Amino acid sequence: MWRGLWTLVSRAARGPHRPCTRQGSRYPGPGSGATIFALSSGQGRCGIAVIRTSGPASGHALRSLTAPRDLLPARKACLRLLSDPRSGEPLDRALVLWFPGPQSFTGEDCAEFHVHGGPAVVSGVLQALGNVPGLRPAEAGEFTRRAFAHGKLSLTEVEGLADLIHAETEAQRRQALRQLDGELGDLCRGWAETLTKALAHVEAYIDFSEDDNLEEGVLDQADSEVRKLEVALGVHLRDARRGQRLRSGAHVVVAGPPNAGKSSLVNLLSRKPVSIVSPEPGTTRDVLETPVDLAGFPALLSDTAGLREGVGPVEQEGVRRAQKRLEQADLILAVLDATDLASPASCNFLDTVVIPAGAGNPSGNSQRLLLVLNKSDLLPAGCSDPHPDLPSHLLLSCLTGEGLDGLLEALKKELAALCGDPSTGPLLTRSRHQHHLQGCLDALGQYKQARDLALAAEALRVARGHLSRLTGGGGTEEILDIIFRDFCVGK
Ligand SMILES: Nc1nc2c(ncn2[C@@H]2O[C@H](COP(=O)(O)OP(=O)(O)OP(=O)(O)O)[C@@H](O)[C@H]2O)c(=O)[nH]1
Ligand SMILES: [Mg+2]
Repeated sequence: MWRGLWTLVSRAARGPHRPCTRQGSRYPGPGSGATIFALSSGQGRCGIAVIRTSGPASGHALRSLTAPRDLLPARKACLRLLSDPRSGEPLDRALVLWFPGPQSFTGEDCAEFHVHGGPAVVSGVLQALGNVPGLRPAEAGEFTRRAFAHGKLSLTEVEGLADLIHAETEAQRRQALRQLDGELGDLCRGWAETLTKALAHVEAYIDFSEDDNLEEGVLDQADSEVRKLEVALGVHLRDARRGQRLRSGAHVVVAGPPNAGKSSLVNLLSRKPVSIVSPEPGTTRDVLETPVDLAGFPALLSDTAGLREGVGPVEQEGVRRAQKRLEQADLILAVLDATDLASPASCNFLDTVVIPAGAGNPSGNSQRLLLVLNKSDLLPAGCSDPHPDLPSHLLLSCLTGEGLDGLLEALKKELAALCGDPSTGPLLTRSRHQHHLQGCLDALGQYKQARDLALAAEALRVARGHLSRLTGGGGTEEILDIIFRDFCVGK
């Protein structure tokens, strides 16, 4: 009977859908037979620029440009004179590396030219490479696309690489590195294996339930595996919103009555003049957004119009936009003028925004909010906290910078709670991940409800298909195009 079961295990593993593997996509991308070249370091004058090639003519290109024209030892940096193969004109003395496939980034033969970073040297070497037969300039993301096509990176690792290139904060970098290391892919492959076993058990029951020699409890085992998987998927799905915030930035909305110093605070936190500051109440009308690094976490900071009633139509529209933005906030930075708390606009803001959001109770289900009393420099000297009866708050002076360290510390705590710990926390960073995990979970729900074993087996296959697509197995061209669009030429 075990021989029969193992046949089923392998049959289930093959299945109609490809299992999660590191074999990459069946879609190698446009023109994969050609040899491509590009400047892989940043544009502009710099000390060293890296130009690389990938494809079957890489070795030929290397020999054509270098003197002496022999092929270099693999993966060893060698100093060579580069010259134009047509005119023989020297271009640079450069470090050159040869990575024969499949032990290279793309899995193909690759060469790297570490040249001096002057624009004339870079364009001279690029032009010389363009003149080598069989070589053409690379398209954006084409090197990575080839790495994916040759099974060097799974789709989630490709996404991790894109995120690492775009990482602007410490938290983003840590999270991207974990994904590039394949943590999410490994997790999915483990889950897919569990599903393969469960599927094998169900199919064994379908094929051999009539026979006496089928081990008892085969279906119970499958049910128990599915239940455990549901719990694990649920945990990660609940964390998905935090992962997306970690990748794209938490929405922090600065709000308050007019003239409280909201724009001053936005400029202070972003260290640039994003918004106009003026003593005239009602200066800011539109929502002004700026990405900032807040204590190592990525955030999208929004400045908004001062909230008040009885104003003209343009400011009214600004107030409407501010209120809409407040609804979408992950964290509200509520700003009040510490010397103007009794004004109708301040009282109204406290009653309608601060109190309902549950200031001082950020662990509750309510929206997160930090209350800041600005203009503390205008308070009478020696007055430590003039408003102890207000919900938990921080004193700040945008003018002198006093209280800023305390505010940054509080922001760090809030953002850590909103985004999770980048070293150990959420792994789902894109809605694509969430979509497939939810699809997998839904299919497991159908498995549990299926009265017919054939339908139950099909539900398991659908569930496994979602995990497979998450890591790039059976990926469609459109998804690949969207992901590779994030890359620059040369990566
Ligand atoms: N003394 C003092 N003045 C401040 C402080 N912060 C802001 N101001 C001043 O307060 C006035 C209003 O500042 P803004 O930052 O434009 O206030 P706002 O809340 O964005 O105002 P609106 O956009 O009109 O709603 C300006 O004259 C600022 O220079 C502060 O900490 N201390
Ligand atoms: Mg303003």
